[in-house]
Amino acid sequence: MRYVQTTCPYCGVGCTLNLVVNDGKLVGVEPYRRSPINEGKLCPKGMTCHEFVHSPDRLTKPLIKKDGEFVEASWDEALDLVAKKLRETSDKYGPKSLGFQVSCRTPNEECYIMQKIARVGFLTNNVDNCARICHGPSVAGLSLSFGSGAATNPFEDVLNSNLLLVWGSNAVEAHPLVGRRIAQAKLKGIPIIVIDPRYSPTARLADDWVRFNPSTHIALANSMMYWIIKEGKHDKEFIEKRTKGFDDLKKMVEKYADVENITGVPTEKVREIALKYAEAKNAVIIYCLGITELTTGTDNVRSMGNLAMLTGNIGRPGVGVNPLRGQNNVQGACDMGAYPNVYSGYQKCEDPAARKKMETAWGLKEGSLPDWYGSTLTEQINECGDPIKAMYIFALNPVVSYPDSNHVKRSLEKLDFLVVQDIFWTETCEYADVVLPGASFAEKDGTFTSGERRINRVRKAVDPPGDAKEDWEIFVLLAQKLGLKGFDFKSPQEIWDDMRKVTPSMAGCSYARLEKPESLHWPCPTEEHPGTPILHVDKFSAPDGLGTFFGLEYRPPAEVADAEYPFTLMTGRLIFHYHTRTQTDRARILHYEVPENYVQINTEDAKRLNIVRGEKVKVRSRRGESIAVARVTDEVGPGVLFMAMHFPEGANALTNTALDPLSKMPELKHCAVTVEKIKEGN
Ligand SMILES: Nc1nc2c(c(=O)[nH]1)N[C@H]1C(S)=C(S)[C@@H](COP(=O)(O)OP(=O)(O)OC[C@H]3O[C@@H](n4cnc5c(=O)[nH]c(N)nc54)[C@H](O)[C@@H]3O)O[C@H]1N2
Ligand SMILES: Nc1nc2c(c(=O)[nH]1)N[C@H]1C(S)=C(S)[C@@H](COP(=O)(O)OP(=O)(O)OC[C@H]3O[C@@H](n4cnc5c(=O)[nH]c(N)nc54)[C@H](O)[C@@H]3O)O[C@H]1N2
Ligand code: SF4
Ligand SMILES: [Mo]
Repeated sequence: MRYVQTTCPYCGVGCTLNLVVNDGKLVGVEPYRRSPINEGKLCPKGMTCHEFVHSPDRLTKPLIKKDGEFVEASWDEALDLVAKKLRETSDKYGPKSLGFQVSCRTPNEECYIMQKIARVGFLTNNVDNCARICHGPSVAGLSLSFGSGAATNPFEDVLNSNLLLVWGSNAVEAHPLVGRRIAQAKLKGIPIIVIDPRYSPTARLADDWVRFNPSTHIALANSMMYWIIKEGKHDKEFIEKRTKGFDDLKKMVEKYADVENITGVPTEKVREIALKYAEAKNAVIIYCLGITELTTGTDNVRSMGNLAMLTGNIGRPGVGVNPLRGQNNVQGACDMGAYPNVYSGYQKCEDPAARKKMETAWGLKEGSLPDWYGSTLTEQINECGDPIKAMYIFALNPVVSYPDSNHVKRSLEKLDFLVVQDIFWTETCEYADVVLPGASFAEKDGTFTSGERRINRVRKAVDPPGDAKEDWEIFVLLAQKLGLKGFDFKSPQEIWDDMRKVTPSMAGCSYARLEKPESLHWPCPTEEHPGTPILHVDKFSAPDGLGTFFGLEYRPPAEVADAEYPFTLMTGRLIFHYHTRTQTDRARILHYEVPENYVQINTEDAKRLNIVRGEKVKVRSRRGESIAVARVTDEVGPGVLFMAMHFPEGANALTNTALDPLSKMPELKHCAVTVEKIKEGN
């Protein structure tokens, strides 16, 4: 028996755990008690994260589609074909004809090497990761407000706070070990306000749960700020010394004294929670997808920034604005430059000095790297066929996870060539020309960067099955086939060091230093630097050192309920499943907990439509339909439905592709639907 200390492959909390290995196989998961993140505790997904690894369903051989059938191939044959097709496409149609979709599930080293292939091999910025449909608005919004798009404070810091404002986050189910911190805060008597249209398991922890109409965040936040300013509870000194744009904000919020007709929240309640937040000595905002996955996502995030700066809640323990980053490595995929406008460490592609630096480091001709903003994840889907002819999807399952599945399927069909690199056969593989079998988190080394900017080590415990290869190695082999220089890596550590050389904010994070249980939070520019758990202490990260207020107008979502589609559909997660279930559905307990798609409907609505608990109903939108088991409950209000996003032909058969103009986030959390009984015999 061997214990291999590693990092959980699911959510952005980044819990440390021990994989138990016997005879070259994983046989269990044991706690790692010295971890300051989770102190030996794990949620049901972490506890069972070894189960999918040896599933008989794992991909074990490269597959090539020949005459409509997938046939097994050698690595040489498969990678020759991939290299040839990508090169031919780029030679014929130019750098905008390729799309690279990078995972947030895989280690930093693999994200870095994939974007390096796109940039060095094909001089394209059409490279993006699934933060785009997750916390893209956090990156965009917090960069505008604070100069850096990352969470400001560590998770455990909530215990130093005097008030928790949890907004659009169901941490108890989606980030259970942060949920634990919130529960600990409650036990310490720290007041908790949860703002959510749904009475979620997290809302149950609240002293104040505020139900509001979905997607009316800006109206609510503006109104809170109106009352804070009106009552003189804003932090005048902080505003004066550390920020700009206050007058814009003040003028804007004057219109928002009473927003009950928009938000459904009585003015007195808005005033009450606003003053509680403003009067707390140290108050922290924790938010998640309820804020970001809307066409107003970036403005919603900037509203969180506005609130924190207005009350001086930035730059010390117990305060801050903390987006709970979703995937195990979504922070890292962004940090590594798997983004259409930045290199690693957020060095901007439009900046000639940054391009020149990368060209020198990567051995490219001066002036060769593109300055244009590449296509984002879902824009690439819209561009399938024209101008995008070939796409490389690495560890993502767009047919289930992107908005409007029918649109995704139609788009992928328009490609001349599609590569999918996964560990399981997914709904997306059906549309591929080549499927490459990668290795799971337990089968390779590397690092994941958690939602608190902490860089955690991932360690190899067992070998990948059959001919499957570690993903970084697949990219090294592909780079060789493409004849690229600068990809002669023999280990993930060598890739990490290559990244560190060009990335000032992470230059000090050597593998040796990451060995310690407490690891390191970037920015960490030198080997001597202790890392930076709390951002914006003396000044903001913007070039002028100031935070920026934005006066933001409330805008309704792109599609609102009407006579034809009278319900608002909200989508989200439950504790037992992770996204498109390729992994969690192969853990026995998790599968049995929730084996099929369901929809929550309010008791009154169900009565009116004669829908009873447990019956199958049909939910329809302008884009598609989904069959789901009805859960009749008062957790959702009248006129609102909630569906988990985990099932094929589920929520994303219905969702809307409309985008937030600033971050290009699709409106995954709001669309108009109708729900009906399935008639006998249908
Ligand atoms: N078990 C599990 N954990 C996960 C994941 C998983 O798949 N499964 N995924 C991980 C990832 S990648 C992410 S990004 C995080 C996400 O973590 P969360 O964002 O916390 O999870 P969600 O359930 O998507 O949405 C959170 C809440 O937003 C609320 N909400 C608030 N305001 C609004 C609104 O105006 N409109 C709508 N429609 N909803 C609103 C919903 O009611 C819901 O309770 O979870 C991570 N953790
Ligand atoms: N309606 C609606 N839609 C949503 C959301 C929502 O709240 N509502 N949330 C959105 C969010 S926040 C996110 S993050 C996305 C997630 O969307 P996806 O990232 O597409 O979902 P996953 O199921 O996590 O897909 C990851 C794939 O990677 C594979 N994989 C895992 N580890 C490895 C590895 O190490 N190597 C290789 N090669 N493959 C691996 C898995 O088998 C799986 O097929 O979904 C988004 N979609
Ligand atoms: S809270 Fe997140 S990181 Fe921790 S065990 Fe659960 S899924 Fe894994
Ligand atoms: Mo996410």
